[in-house]
Order: sequence, then structure tokens, then C-alpha cells
Amino acid sequence: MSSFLPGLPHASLEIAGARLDGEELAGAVGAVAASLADRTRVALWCTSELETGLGIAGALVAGVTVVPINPASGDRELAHETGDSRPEAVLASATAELPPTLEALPRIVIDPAARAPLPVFDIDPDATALIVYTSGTTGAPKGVVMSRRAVAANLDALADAWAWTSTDVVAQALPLFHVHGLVLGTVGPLRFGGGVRHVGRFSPEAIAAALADDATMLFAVPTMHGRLLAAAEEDPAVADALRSARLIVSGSAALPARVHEAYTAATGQHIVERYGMSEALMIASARHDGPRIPGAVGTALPGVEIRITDDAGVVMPVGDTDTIGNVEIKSASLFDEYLGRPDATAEAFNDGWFRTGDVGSLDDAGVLRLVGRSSTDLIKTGGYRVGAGEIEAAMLEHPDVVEVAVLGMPDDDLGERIAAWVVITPGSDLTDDVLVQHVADLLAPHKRPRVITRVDELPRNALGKVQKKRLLG
Ligand code: MCA
Ligand code: AMP
Repeated sequence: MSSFLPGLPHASLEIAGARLDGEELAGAVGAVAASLADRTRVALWCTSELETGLGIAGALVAGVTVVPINPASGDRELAHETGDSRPEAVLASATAELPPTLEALPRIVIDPAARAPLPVFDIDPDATALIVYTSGTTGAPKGVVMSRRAVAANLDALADAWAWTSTDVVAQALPLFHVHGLVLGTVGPLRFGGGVRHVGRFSPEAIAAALADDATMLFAVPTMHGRLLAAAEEDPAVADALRSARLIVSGSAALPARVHEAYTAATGQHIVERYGMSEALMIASARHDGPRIPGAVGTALPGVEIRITDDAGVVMPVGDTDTIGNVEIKSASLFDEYLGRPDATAEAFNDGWFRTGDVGSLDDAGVLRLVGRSSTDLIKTGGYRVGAGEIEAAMLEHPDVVEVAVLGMPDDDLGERIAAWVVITPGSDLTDDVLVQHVADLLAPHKRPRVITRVDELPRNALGKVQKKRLLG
């Protein structure tokens, strides 16, 4: 039996209506693992389908590194991610329509009907489980190299914090190419021998149906919780379904205290908020048996240490929630490196502590509160992390764009919405729609600007640097 997913023969996996349970599931995962013999690194085409869950599980039991690919990636991202990580093959369903960049690789077909025994062999815990691409403030996304040891330690820490066991069934509708949906929402239940109920495309009704059926936990981003709250306030069936859950978890972006409190009023649920990052997996969380404080992200998970530093990198005293500084961590679940980017990896650490880029405070009880990020160039929209620099670079590739500055604007639904201020070549007939489509051709849909403001020039300081904050007025 695989030591990474010991619960697999007792687990159940349902994604968008297709489902496998127990021995059948273990047999299908065994077949994926067998198809990966002699491979070391593969791309996984991460649609919200059963094949994706089988693919990640099969690769983990086979000890093969997975590079999760967003099926809505733009050409620019795909070329970068495959060129950078150089997967030997792509794991996908037989019917997946792959873009040319991936079609050029050998396809290993994931067949949910195939069966083979789970392989039994030891795999080095320090081997790489995943390379997840995530945006930085500038440039193309970086490949976060995450070991099997880090993933296992993090899931076990969450099991402790949330009393998460084989009796739990996780409802979710998250994209499967990021840590939240793939690691927490899929690998976690398979490790513990519980269930995954991924409903496919998110809707409050689909999540409510999963909870009304057999799901006991819900993993979602704040945008989804906001929409669930609105639905629960309208429809008692949605409120009752949410009320029935054992644990409702929010993460990937700040959950507004207002949503947290209104959720409790509508459903009786106190949401468990947790804080994580692609580079560190989960860092802090409210505990199942601890306080769930609106506006706070809980305490450090087992295996994690948190400190707050000032801008000179000096550690600040704990206990005063007015003392806000940079959140730095040590963790059993930290990434190994940014793939092929020793410069960026070194820059991410301060004296052995990982700089999260988040800003917050720690109180006497070790409760972490986040107030924002140190850079305006990282945007969180709908729980997706998007680098302003990547969008700016894409927009500047249009011949009629002279200058551009991208920022996140506050948005009730998405947390932040992507806004671009552009200087267009005088006399150009470039429309906003054409400019948005230009970005959509290069990058994933969630990276498209939703607001475009045309300006004659961008505000700059005496050194010529764009003063982005002045754009928000
Ligand atoms: C977007 N669209 C546009 C534009 N922008 N159309 C025209 N003009 C634009 N400027 C389109 C999209 O293509 C899509 O079209 C639709 O508008 C909505 O876009 P989307 O951004 O996807 O929003 P949504 O469909 O309303 O989805 C909201 C969502 C989604 C379901 C909450 O944002 C989501 O799944 N978020 C989860 C992100 C996540 O898992 N992050 C975890 C990262 P169409 O409707 O045709 O598709 S891991 C992490 O953060 C760490 C580890 C952690 O702590 O978890
Ligand atoms: P990503 O790399 O997509 O994993 O994004 C990680 C970032 O998401 C973190 O650095 C935080 O800025 C943000 N984030 C995740 N969880 C929370 C949370 N509960 N509250 C506030 N921000 C969060």
C-alpha cells in the first residue's frame, strides 16, 4: 500500500458527477501509477473532472512529480510553464483537447475504467511532489517546487487543527490546478480515507446539494462564501445545508469580517479561516476546538513558526495588535526553491525565515491578523493570485499601448478586481474590448482587466517611478 495515500482503499472521489469508491478507486489510481513507470516529471491537465483526481493520486503513489496546468491557460503561460518545467509527458483524459504546446508532448491517458494494483515501493520523502506556478510581482509566474515531505506534513497538521478524519467528506468547487483545490481539497481526503465531492463549476446550489447529501466539510474561497451567504439569505434550503456541515473553511484570500458575521447569523456556522500560500502550503488556521475570530486567520499550524519584522528585517515584539509588520515564517511545509530561480529563492528569505509578503500582527495568544500585502503589485481576485507585472507586460505587447499600470481595486464579490490605467498611442482606434481580448489571448481568463481607464500619462515621482497608489485617488 502506498504510504502517501494510506486511506485510498477506503476513500471516495467524485468530481463533476463521476465517481469511484474504495477498491475501485484504488485500482484506477494503481492503473495511473502503472502508466507512469519510468517517468519522473509530468504535466497534469487539471480540468474539474475525475481524471484530474486520479492523475494526481496516481503520480503521488508512483513518486512522479506533477506540474498542474490550468486548462484555461493562455498561450504565453503554457509556453512559459512547459518550457520552464520541461515535463516529459502530459497526463490527460483520452478526450481532452490539448493546446499545441501540450499536444507536442507524449500523452499518457488517464482511463477511469482501467485497474491495476497499487504499487508498493519506498519513495524518498524529499522527492518533489509538485511544481505549482504562481505569480510574482513582476515577470512570468515562478515554479514552486514542493516536496512530498512538505505536503504530507501540512495535511497532517490540518488533520490535527480541524479534527479531519476518514469520516469527513469534503465539498468543494475549487480549480484543481492550485494548492487549495488540488492539495487540500483532493489529496487530503484521499490521504485520510475520506471523501471528495467536487461539484464541478461553482454554484451555491451545487455546494448546498453536496452538503445536504453526505459532505461534512466545505473548502471555499471568500468570493464563494460571499455568494453562498447571499443564497442562504434568500433560500432556507441553502442555509440548512450550510448549517449541517461539521466544519466550514475559508482561505486563499481575506474573508471580510462582515461576511463571517452575517454567515453565522444566516447559518449558525462560525467559519474556520485559514491562511496559506503556494510556497508554504497552510501556515495558520483557527482550530476546530478554538476561537474563530472574524478578521483573524488563527494560530500557527503544528510545524510552523511565525514572526513579525519591521522593514529593516528586525523582529518586532508580539502581543500588540497595533504593531503591524512583515509576516515571516519557518515551516515544515515550505517549498524547496523556485524552479531555476536561485536569485528569487534567495530573495524570498530573511536570515532563514521565509518572507510571505503579507503584512499583519500577532497577539499574545499567537493569533495572526493580516492587514494586506507589502506590494501593491500582487492582486488577489476571487482567491487567484495575479501579478500586476505579468498583466502589464502582456498589455505592453499590444503595439498601441504606450504605458500601463495595473492595480487591484476593492471589489465586494472578488475581494479585488483587476484595473488597468493605460496610455494609448494618440489617434489609435484601439477599443477596450480589443485590449481585454489581447490579454485573454496570452493569459488565463481570471487575469483579464475588468476596468480600463485611459489616461494621458501615468503619475510618476521625481525618480520617474510610477506612483500606483495615486491612481486609486
Ligand atoms: C474575467 N472574465 C471576463 C473578464 N475577466 N470577461 C470579460 N472581460 C473581463 N475583463 C470572465 C471569465 O473568463 C469568466 O468567464 C468570467 O468572466 C468570470 O471569471 P472568474 O474570474 O473566473 O470569476 P467567476 O467565474 O465569477 O469565478 C469566481 C470564482 C473563481 C468561482 C470564485 O474566481 C475561483 O474559482 N476562484 C478560486 C481561486 C483559487 O482556488 N485560488 C487558490 C489559490 P466564464 O464565465 O465564461 O468562465 S491557492 C492559494 O491561494 C493558497 C495556497 C491558499 O491559501 O489557498
Ligand atoms: P497563492 O500563492 O495563490 O497561494 O496566494 C497566497 C496569498 O493568498 C497569501 O500570501 C495571502 O496574501 C493570501 N491569503 C491566503 N489565505 C488568506 C487569508 N485567509 N486571509 C488573507 N489572505 C490570504
